[in-house]
Amino acid sequence: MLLIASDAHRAHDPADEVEAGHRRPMHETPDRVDRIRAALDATGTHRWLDPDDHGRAPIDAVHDPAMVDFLETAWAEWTTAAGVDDAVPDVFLHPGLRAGMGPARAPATPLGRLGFWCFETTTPIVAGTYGAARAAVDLALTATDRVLVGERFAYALCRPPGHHAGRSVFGGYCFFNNAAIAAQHAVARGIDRVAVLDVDYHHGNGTQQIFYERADVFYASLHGDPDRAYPFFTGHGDETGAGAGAGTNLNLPLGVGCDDGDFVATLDRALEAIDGFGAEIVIVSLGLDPYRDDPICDLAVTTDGFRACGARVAALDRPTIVVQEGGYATDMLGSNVAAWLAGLETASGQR
Ligand code: OKP
Ligand code: ZN
Repeated sequence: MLLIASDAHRAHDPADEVEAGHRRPMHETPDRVDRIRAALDATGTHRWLDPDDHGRAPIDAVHDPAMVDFLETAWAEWTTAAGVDDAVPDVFLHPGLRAGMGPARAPATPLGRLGFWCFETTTPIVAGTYGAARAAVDLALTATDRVLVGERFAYALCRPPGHHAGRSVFGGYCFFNNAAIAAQHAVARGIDRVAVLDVDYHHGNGTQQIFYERADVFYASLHGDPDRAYPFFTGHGDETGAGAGAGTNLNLPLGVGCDDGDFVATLDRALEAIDGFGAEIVIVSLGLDPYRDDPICDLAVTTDGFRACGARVAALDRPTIVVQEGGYATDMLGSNVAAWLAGLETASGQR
């Protein structure tokens, strides 16, 4: 299989995240990419390709350019004003704060501006964050280009992940929505119907939002039920799209301990819907955090289960771009990605 990766992600390496009010070591680390690369190299069946630079335009097509501007300059502003620590907000633009009083304005100070654009505390900005986030987008776009010219599959080893980044908000370890930018890129290249299939444990609030009113991009997600799971405020089963996009959003919330059988059966429901939509290409937001030993999640999927998932997606029989999202059980992360991709290419008879 064709794999797209680069080393640019390494520059995004905050020491800590603020989780439930406490500083703890980041779960989303450069080591994750090393583990995945090592496991995929060990199979001996994959080809690596360097990304092409696509510039800022594909990002501005999906995100508020003012947020992109903010992320581009955030670290410089932060270090000038506040000093040495990683940049983490502590006051957020909760919608209740200005309810009935019109929209908020972006404040002048870096701490205020962080709370204007970011929705939570586990997504620190450091000196290399913007470059790493830009590079992750290029991986997803390069994978998309290759599939658009006839490659059956391509895998983009994106880091930082993307699916929590919305049009004008970032958070959840995500800055730019790699999968959404890839989907929009495919539409811009003439694909009429694109599906994004999100199998990360966490609901992809950003991807859902970006395409919520769009008839040309279907979003389907399996995730921990937002009644108990991050990001809490999106991902309910009754969120089905709006306006022109009515019926093009499918949320399949999962209970604690969901095992291989339940997960694959639920995946089949998503695949059936994507097939019914008539998707011409599929973009998979691949999280391996449904894994039973993931340190921040509560499902029970196994390595064999991931292999089965890849095979089910192959059976859909569409050109497929796989974009890396989460997965924090680092010891098994590489094996789990390798198993998922092996299921994909074995079932399709391709390599
Ligand atoms: C990114 B991806 C909850 C802390 C949550 C952020 C999780 C982001 C997951 N107490 N921290 O979807 O894997
Ligand atoms: Zn996740």
